[in-house]
Amino acid sequence: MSLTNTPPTAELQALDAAHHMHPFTANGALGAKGARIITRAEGVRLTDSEGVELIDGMAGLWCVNIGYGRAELAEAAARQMRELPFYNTFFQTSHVPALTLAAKLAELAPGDLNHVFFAGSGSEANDTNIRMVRQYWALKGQPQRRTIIARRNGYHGSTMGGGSLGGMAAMHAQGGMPIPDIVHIDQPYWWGEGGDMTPEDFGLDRAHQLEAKILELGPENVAAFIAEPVQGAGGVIIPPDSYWPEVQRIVDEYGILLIADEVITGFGRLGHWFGSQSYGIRPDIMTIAKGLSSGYQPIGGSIVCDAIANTIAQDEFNHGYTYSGHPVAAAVALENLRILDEDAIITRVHDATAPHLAQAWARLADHPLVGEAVSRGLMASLALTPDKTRRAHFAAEPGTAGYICREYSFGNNLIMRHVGDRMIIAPPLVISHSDIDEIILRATRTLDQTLAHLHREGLMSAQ
Ligand code: PXG
Repeated sequence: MSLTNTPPTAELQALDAAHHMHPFTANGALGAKGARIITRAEGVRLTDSEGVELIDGMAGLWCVNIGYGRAELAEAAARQMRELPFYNTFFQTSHVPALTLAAKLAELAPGDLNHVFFAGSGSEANDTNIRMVRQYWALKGQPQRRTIIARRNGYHGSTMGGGSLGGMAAMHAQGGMPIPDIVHIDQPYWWGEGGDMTPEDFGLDRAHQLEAKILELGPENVAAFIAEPVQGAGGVIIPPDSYWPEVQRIVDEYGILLIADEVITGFGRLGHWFGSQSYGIRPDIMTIAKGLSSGYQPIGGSIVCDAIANTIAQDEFNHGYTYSGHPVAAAVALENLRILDEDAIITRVHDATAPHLAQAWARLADHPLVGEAVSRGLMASLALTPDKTRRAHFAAEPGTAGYICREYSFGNNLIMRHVGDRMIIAPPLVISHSDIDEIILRATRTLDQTLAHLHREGLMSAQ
């Protein structure tokens, strides 16, 4: 079947409903409603099949860091496809794009994170991490060190390994996750869970859960702790400043490996190349994907420190993917990194756009529906609340208000997501000040409409 001229939207939606199973979607309900068909994009703007233009406040799915429409990446892909569209890196062979990208990442990554194992996605990379840290400890003569500690409401992907590391209850409820030897502690979400504590005390308290869990399991049984520097899919949960230094102290004290999942926070999102640099932490492994290629090609990986890589190198590591280091994806990633660097995009986030967003976004906290409005780099979130004076949750099922707000946002041609009753944005890093202002304008209108709707429907009562 060829679809050269764009058929009417309804036709596309019918085909989509009949044959396309969407991820994280109740496909029956979507089929009845009809998916929005995105046809083109440029800069920070999307166009749908009806010709409507939207501001993409989510950079695709937290990934289009350099913005849409960079022809250099298309050219890099075409060049590489002509020269060497595929070769594997399994059987004592390598190729220029993969080895050059590995070297470039070693140069960019902090400390002695000098080695890269490639994957096709963030989920795959986290599966690699599970295998790698367990194999590391086995080679170190401590095969019982298998347990990985992760966090509730963390997100690390949707494979069996990634989904198990993640702490999403709705995911664990389906298909037999988590797999054995992965345990979860609570997240550092002060606004939602901090009670009467100050944010600083709460951050320490949540870090101490890690210590308590290590002691409960026995440090000799714990392989690693994995966490996102800032939780993304969990609702842009920015930890109190006290959290990460204490976590670093604890993993150091007990000799536990630290895996920073940088799939969202990597490649400039927080105003540094990596979120770990923004928080001054020293991971042993960083998970990467998304912004590595700005989403133009599917590619992920693990950046690994000398000690682990050198140990793993002592034996055959029985793990890998057909597309590990795929030459076209690697060539595109290299071109993406060149642009991030030469256009000084990350410096601009750090010095200009993130401070501008922080200031403008914080003002949304004055809105009667908003309990907190926080940002770090170009990640930002709002907590919707029926009563901001006591950080109250809605009596209605969690996510009801958030969903209504998301619908108004789409109606205002702004892609702003909801996670439960939190609203989140993470726009392309190339966004201008005036487009940030436009996001704030549309978000404010959206909040006004949502508030009116919630009042109308009697949904403003608190738990
Ligand atoms: N780690 C983190 C921190 C992520 O955010 C993954 C791993 C998995 O990457 P892949 O490439 O396998 O998807 C992610 C992905 C959402 C949403 O609803 C977030 C992600 C993926 C899908 C949906 O915010 N993050």
